[in-house]
Amino acid sequence: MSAAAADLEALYASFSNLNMEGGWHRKVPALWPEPRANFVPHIWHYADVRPILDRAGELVDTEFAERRNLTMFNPVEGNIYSTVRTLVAAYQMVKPGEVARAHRHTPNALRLILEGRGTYTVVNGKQVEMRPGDVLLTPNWAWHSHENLGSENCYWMDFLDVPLVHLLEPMFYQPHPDGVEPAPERVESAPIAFRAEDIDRDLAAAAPDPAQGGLMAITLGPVELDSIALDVIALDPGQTGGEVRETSNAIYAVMAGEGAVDIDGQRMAWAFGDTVAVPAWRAHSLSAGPKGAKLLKVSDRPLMKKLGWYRHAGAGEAA
Ligand code: GTQ
Ligand code: FE2
Repeated sequence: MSAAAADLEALYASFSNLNMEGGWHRKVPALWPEPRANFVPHIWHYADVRPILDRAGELVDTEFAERRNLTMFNPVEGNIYSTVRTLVAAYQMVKPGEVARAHRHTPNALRLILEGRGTYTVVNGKQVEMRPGDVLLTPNWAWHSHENLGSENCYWMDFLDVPLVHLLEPMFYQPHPDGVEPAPERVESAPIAFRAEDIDRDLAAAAPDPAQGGLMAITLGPVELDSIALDVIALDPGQTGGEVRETSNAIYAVMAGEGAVDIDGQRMAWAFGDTVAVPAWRAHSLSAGPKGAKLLKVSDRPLMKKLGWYRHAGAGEAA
């Protein structure tokens, strides 16, 4: 080793002993030209999940499991929880007579109801029926419980910004001291409730949205969720959306119909109740089968916008 090389080795050893690294010396770069493909596109099929939820319903009761939920983890190396970088999605089921006890947490949450009548969610003392096609919010620190007062199993999807809270650290969680909130007030409408029929009415009057590949879309709101945007996208029979690529991380949930998403040269077919992970900066386009389709898009766009990091590219036209 030359004298100069030996001097450099000594230099590297001196800062590595201090838990430091030289910007010119690091093996892994800290900056790169545009978003890397980390999390991967992935699909989960409700048809696979439903029988598993039913079996869990026989074996795992809500006394023991505060929530009977199955979370979807992205199959990227090292990940055991997140669906995309900032968000997690789960399927949950509550049987007749069961209660998922009240708690509150700093992560924001929302639910898309898939099947079953007669189940109520109580959010900050307001009791709201969970009906198929509804989107119901549980904002940061709101008390919430779910109780099935009917005769049918209730199946829904949960979306939470737990991975974001893990990253930033402000996690707080409390079980309700009384198990459930005492004397809830039953209401038909509430700022946290977006009803299926209202969504459909607004969609029928919607215009093509260039940000959603030129498909008909509405943004639910105002939503009491600081980190999450909710778009509902409708596709006519046989319609194909333009290609969309954006810095926000998204999860699509299929509210109705069948179709496919083309993403990075890969095609994934979806049907009712399916969940599709579309990580940041993945060019993708949606297309519907012969009956058309409706999807809920859950994304971290508000964060990207607030921080000045929202970028979007796409054709903006549907075919
Ligand atoms: O229903 O309150 O899937 O707190 C994950 C965490 C559902 C809920 C989940 C939760 C809930
Ligand atoms: Fe919760």
